[in-house]
Amino acid sequence: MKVCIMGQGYIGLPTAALFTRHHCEVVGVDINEKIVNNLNKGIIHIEEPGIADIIKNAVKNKVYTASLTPQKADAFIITVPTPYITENYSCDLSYVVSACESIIPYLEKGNTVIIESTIAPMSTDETIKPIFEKAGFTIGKDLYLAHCPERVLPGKILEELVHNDRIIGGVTLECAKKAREVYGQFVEGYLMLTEAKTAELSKCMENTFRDVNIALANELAKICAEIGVNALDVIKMANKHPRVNIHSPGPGVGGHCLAIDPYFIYAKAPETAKIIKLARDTNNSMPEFVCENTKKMINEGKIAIFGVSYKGNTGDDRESPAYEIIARLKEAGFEISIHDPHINNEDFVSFDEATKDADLVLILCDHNEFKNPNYNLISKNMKTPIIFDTKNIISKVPRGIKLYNYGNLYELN
Ligand code: SAJ
Repeated sequence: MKVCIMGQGYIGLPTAALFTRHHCEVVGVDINEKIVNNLNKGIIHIEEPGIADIIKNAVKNKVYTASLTPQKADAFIITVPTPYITENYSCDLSYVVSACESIIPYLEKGNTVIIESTIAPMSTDETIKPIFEKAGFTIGKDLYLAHCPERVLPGKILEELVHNDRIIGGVTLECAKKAREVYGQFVEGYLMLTEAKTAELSKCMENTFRDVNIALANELAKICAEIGVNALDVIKMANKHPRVNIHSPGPGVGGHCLAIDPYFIYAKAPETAKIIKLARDTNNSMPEFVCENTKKMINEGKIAIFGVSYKGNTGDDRESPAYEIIARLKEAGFEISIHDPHINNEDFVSFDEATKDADLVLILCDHNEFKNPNYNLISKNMKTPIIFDTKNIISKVPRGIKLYNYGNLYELN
């Protein structure tokens, strides 16, 4: 089977890697020339365990090529971003639409087209299907169209792509069956067949479920800071109940999924999706909460930011709440130095340089490197050794260092 994958990002590239490992030929299409050139040399641009070696081998064995333009194939998979439109929170389908339009000259009867990008409910039927019908295809007869959302966790993508169950939402049942054949090449999880709109809403609800639960944990952290209770203890105790799983409070919710997908549902039913919108607002309010508490810890001086990735051990900083926190603290007059060992940015500095003469270390991301930092260096370098750990990754600090987390913010009142 030959597969053409549109978009070689966090999902498209690992998916391409897996197809090549299962005897399929893959052309990976991207609009970024530098990425395409590097991929053809076997050099990848994302931090994700296991992918680099597979792509290097696939390039060597000529089963993978990157390209700026699509090629004829048996199946076309669209894995391009779907941001939300800031004015009305609806799903911006422009990248998906242009990817679909760009494959039309290469489509042949009997091909399968799969949209993996997360899209708002009804997008496949109302927006994407007409693009191919206009080009002369009859969906379900000579072209098969399905929405099969990805559901993988960055850092574990290879494993989850193979083992997670998948939703296959066909425009017709025949479309779903054809898409199942494509994923059957490497997926070992169960492939559930359904309608496109059900697949679309299921995917959006998975991330909304998580966003709403995180909002509840963040609200609890705020309540505890106000009334004088240790939020982290409350979560630990409550979660001993067999049917309770309170999530972890943090500096806000980042990434390209949880911080966006709930809006796609909200935009479809704004009068009804009340909890969903409130959860978004609560999570969006966390950067301000972090900054207000930081200001209670120190009035002025230098803050060393530890971590701007949206989640631990990845180099992905899309929608990261860290950037709003940094902007707010700068605006409040603090000197900011940023340390993130997972992100290549010439403005970021080493642990040593970040902590030098700093008044506070602000942990915003749970990278492994931050879990047991060099406390000697912290004590030696910092003017006032205070750590504010918004991810609850440090449990104990040596004497002489003051640790704040969501367990003791009430001390600042
Ligand atoms: N976070 C918290 N508290 C928590 C858990 C997470 O504040 O208790 C924050 C993280 O720090 C991060 C954000 O939420 O900023 C999102 O992290 P995540 O690990 O929950 O999710 P993503 O965005 O990396 O991946 C999610 C996953 N969805 C679900 O778990 C329902 C993944 O399976 C999806 O494939 C992915 O979204 C996607 O592409 O939609």
